[in-house]
Amino acid sequence: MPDPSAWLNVDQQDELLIVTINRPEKRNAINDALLLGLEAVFSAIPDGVKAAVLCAEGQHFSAGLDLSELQERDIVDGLHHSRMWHRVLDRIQFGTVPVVAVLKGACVGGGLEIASACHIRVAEQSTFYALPEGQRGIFVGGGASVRLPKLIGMSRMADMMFTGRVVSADEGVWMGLSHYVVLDGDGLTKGIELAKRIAKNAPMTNYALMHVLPRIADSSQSEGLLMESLMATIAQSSTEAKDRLRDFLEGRAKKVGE
Ligand code: 1HE
Repeated sequence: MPDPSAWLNVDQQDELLIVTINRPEKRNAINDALLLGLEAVFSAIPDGVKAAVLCAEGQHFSAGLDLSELQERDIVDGLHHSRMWHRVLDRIQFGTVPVVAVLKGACVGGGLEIASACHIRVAEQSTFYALPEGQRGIFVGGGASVRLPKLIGMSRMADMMFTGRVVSADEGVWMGLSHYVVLDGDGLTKGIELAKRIAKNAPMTNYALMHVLPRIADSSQSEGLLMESLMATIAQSSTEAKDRLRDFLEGRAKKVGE
């Protein structure tokens, strides 16, 4: 298998890890080596890193699955391949640090699946979203059927697949595909700014948002409320929470909006 580091740049900037998909000549199409490279990076976040930014070289975030590899798979290989995507994207979603995705150009198929496993999505104005699997005669296999309905609702996802339509950056933010649209060019600056803010949170808060909130959302009301109480009690009893509350009460902490 080719060396995945050829298609991934990883740059630690203090508390942030900037991970860049670097295969622009193939519009950042994701082959197996690149996917496994992402798994390796997000499985070994260096000590001291508190948030990550996932961005891409070139004009496009990702054209999705490398279709040249798809042609060679039989049914069993196809099943393992889809499960490999699930494993890697779970590694991003349920890893050790929150991940901010910076989107531009094509964010389609598997590219949208990767973006939807990240915790915050910033879209440059050039971003466009699509699920061309329907047109290619296949089905999503990288977790989109689970993650996208949570972002935009099942019927909007079905519409994207039935019709193959392209969703613009502006429509995408309205639908819930991204949290932010950056009007003037540079999404990376915005992504880094957000990641720096996230890195300043108490680690227990970020843990709860990454690992507990999605489980609560998947639970029944009574289980969810119990999990919320347990998480709230653990978070409140941490030394960091006590210090932060004291800072506010004694006038040292920022007010909301400052
Ligand atoms: C690729 C891929 C790819 C480009 N796999 N090689 N994804 C798709 O169905 C999207 C397919 N791609 C496109 O529609 C277009 O490439 C774009 C709209 C993203 C960009 O267009 P453009 O004109 O800038 O680039 P291009 O000329 O189409 O592509 C440049 C090269 O990248 C070209 O290779 P070359 O050797 O001829 O230079 C393309 O073949 C190559 N390329 N996209 C392989 N996807 C876990 S399951 C997920 C299932 C899916 O993701 S299905 C959706 C797949």
